[in-house]
Amino acid sequence: KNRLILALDVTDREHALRIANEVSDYVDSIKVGYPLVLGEGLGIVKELVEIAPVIADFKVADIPNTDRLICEHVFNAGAAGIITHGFTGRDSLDSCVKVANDFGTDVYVVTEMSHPGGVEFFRPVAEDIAKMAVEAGASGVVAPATRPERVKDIRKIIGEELSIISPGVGAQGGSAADVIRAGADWVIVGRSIYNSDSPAEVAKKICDEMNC
Ligand code: BMP
Repeated sequence: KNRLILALDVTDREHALRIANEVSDYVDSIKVGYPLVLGEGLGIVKELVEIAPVIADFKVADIPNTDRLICEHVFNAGAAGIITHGFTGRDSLDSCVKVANDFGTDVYVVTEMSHPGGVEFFRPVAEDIAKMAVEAGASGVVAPATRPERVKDIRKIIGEELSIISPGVGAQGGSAADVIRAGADWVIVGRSIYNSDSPAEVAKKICDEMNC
């Protein structure tokens, strides 16, 4: 386990495949979201799963039926996991978890976002969303590397069974070592790696920092 998830927010196929191949020794999975999939289509997921497991970051936030349809598309494309919002409520999350259980895949629920605005509306509900993620049988939660103290709070709520995947390292100012110490299982890193002249070196350095 390398504890590193690559956030592959580049927008074209060649660039995506080049970066993914360069850092494949250091990453446990690749997070793909709207920037790449809107550019290249869901077919890019099928290509990337040949390199590493893919987590589809579509921040799913809709009624249960629409969530179900989104999850089915994503898992049929080969993704090993999906990121959903939690504020749409338990029935919506249940719908995602049900599809994931059918496919044997993972659901990660956003608790509080890592950017400065992430405290405006998430702060009062983050703990409740974390509790709901546990009750719904999600695989894990997304919590901010920019606020390790919040990762600690959320770890207390979810216990050891759920994973914490944590974005905000590097470009957003968070430290990989600090957030792992606070209780995160994986860090999610995008720009620091894919904008670097030597992506593999940066990925290795982040891994070393986490002693993996
Ligand atoms: P970067 O390392 O370039 O800041 O990328 C972080 C990635 O994690 C981006 O894909 C972003 O959309 C995502 N993310 C985040 O930064 N904060 C959150 O709270 C939730 C996210 O999914």
